[in-house]
Amino acid sequence: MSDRITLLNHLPITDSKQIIYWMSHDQRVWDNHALLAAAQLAVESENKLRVVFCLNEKFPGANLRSFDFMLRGLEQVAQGLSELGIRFELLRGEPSVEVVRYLKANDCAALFSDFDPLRVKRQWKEEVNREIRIAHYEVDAHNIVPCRVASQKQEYGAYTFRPKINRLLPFYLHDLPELLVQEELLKRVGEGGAAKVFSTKALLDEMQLDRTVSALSLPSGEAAAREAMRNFVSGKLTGYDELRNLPELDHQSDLSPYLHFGQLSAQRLALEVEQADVPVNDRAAFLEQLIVRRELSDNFCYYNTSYDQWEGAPAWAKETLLHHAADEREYLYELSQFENVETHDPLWNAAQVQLLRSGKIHGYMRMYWAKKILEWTPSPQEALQIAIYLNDKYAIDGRDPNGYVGCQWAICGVHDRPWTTRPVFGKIRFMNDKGCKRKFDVGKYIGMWRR
Ligand code: FO1
Repeated sequence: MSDRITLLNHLPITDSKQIIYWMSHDQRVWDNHALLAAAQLAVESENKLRVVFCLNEKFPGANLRSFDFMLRGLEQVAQGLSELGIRFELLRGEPSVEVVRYLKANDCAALFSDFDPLRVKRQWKEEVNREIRIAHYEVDAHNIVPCRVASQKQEYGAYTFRPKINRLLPFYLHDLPELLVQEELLKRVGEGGAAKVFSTKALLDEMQLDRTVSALSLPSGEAAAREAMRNFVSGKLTGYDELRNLPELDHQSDLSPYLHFGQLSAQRLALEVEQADVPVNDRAAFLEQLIVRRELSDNFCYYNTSYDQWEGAPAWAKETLLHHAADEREYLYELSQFENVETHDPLWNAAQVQLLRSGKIHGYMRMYWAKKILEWTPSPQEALQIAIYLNDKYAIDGRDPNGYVGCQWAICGVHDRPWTTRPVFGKIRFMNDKGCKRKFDVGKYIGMWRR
């Protein structure tokens, strides 16, 4: 067992019939180390493999927008697995009830799940582990260098994390089997039988959901993710280093929804980018985001259980922000005024419109957007809560370690350092519209995202 795999409970593999992969984070058939590890064990123990996904309509922060995108992708997972003869079952409700019931009803020999540092997933797994008596393996299929391997503690910042990742990358970046090898392995563990496909629309109609957040027309699923990857690598990857911070050009990968729902393997993407014929600075700039920054977010959420709370901020930041908590605010807004685009600042309002309408704020603008929430709320604790609430509710790549770290970086200095002191911000890095005007065409960006 490679060190991508962690045995969560110290229980044996029983000599029953099925190996089960409880899919959650990595919602794809190909390049999925959790699926491949489960299939490998099925072959070795002469078992069959089944895949389940537990749909929980109470998932924190989820709504019509995120469930619609996720389910449209899962439909394709069900289809893809059934073409390999592997059964996919969509369970409904709490994993502690539904996954446990499925494991008992199907005489399972061992359980596989995919690594996810978020609290909700760790709770689910703890609850399931209390009820089951079979081995439960967790596989890090999301990171190139497995989170627990990259570092055994919370890192201060990219500068302490980058050397550790770079030292380990050669051992992990290339351990992805050829697609033909994957297909050969997966075909051996299927049991055939009718595919239980489902309809996203029918499911959404019967779910208790917050429908105030509109679904996006964004194509979803593994095929769309690969298409978007190819388009980016042959297109906007060139010039990425220089143009990515110009919000009016939108020179971004737009791959974060596919990475968030695990429809695209970061490892496959990194391999494609490594082999692409593009300027070395563009490749380096993108891999820094994809590997160092993204894995640093998992590191923060895994080792800091208060990753989405004020308590999770570094001591220096809490100290300086509290010291300036009583400073005069030039403007003060409630959550509803931020949410309904009612601030005085046309630049901030444009970012909020982009979030509401497209489900994603441009990377550079997301920093400005969050920092202004700090400036225009009565306390830093409230600012962090509002930024995370809005990002989780409206961003298609929200509810993700990257999003929590993004808000914590902007408001509470996570992975950043102290800067010259200013009112309200204290030593937290400051941004304002004058700085934006020096960097990009603010007027054009505002024109792109009018109410
Ligand atoms: N994972 C599940 O196993 N079951 C769900 O019902 C579920 C809903 C969901 C809704 C929105 C969203 O952004 C994520 C959701 N996830 C769900 C988790 C998702 O697969 C990702 O693993 C995490 O959000 C990323 O850490």
